Amino acid sequence: KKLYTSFTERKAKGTKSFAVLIDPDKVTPAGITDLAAKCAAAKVDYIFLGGSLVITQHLDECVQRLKASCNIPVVLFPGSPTQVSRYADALLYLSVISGRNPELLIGQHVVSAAAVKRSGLEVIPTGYMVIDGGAPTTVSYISNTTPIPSDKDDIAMCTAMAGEMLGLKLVYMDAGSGAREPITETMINRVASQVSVPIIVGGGIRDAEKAYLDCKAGADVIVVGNAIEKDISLIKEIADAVHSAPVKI
Ligand code: 1GP
Repeated sequence: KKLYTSFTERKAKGTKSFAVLIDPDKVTPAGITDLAAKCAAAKVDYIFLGGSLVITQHLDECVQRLKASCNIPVVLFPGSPTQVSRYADALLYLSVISGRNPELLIGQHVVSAAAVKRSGLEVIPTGYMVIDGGAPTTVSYISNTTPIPSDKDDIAMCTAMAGEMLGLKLVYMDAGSGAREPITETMINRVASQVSVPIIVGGGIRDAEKAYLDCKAGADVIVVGNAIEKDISLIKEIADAVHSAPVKI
């Protein structure tokens, strides 16, 4: 069974999901095992692995270690086409639809297409939208794109609508890792009102309350990286908040 079905089935039921983002450069082998155990205990739904920069040579080892330590699906969230490991469960095949950099819309996909196909990974076409997080983030710098202004809800909505009509299967709204300001609930709500594919929201979420409010606004998957690196007890707090979020009627 494809992992993508778990996103759509959970959305259909109104069940919200929590994904922990692991930056392969920031974890040690022992740290990965410990983190996987904590994620499993907190009932984390997905582990996202990746970052704008991946300096480590040990991506495969990182995935294998995660797979050996827990049953949580490992989803690659690559900052570049080199971040592919065939040991993962799926790959978010990102097109940066918020920007106008052709390399990130299609160019890098062409260059890496044969390698990605050869990996045998489940590929999930994802419309990636960078939203202004109040200060330049690594993703806005590295992607060489202008993020969507944080108060332009209609631009975000139309971008996501266009992405869905082009056939993309997920929308990922990201204020960027470590964003000063996370995405507003009004923007999430506006996007959710017009888009039926699952919506992933991340960037600068630091507490359970914001995660809960984002779910209420229409996010289907909440991603947290930075805050958890600083305070590991947040894994359980945020997981519980996300899983307690009400089903949207
Ligand atoms: C970044 O959405 C993710 O791409 C998570 O961001 O590290 O700020 O939680 P944080």
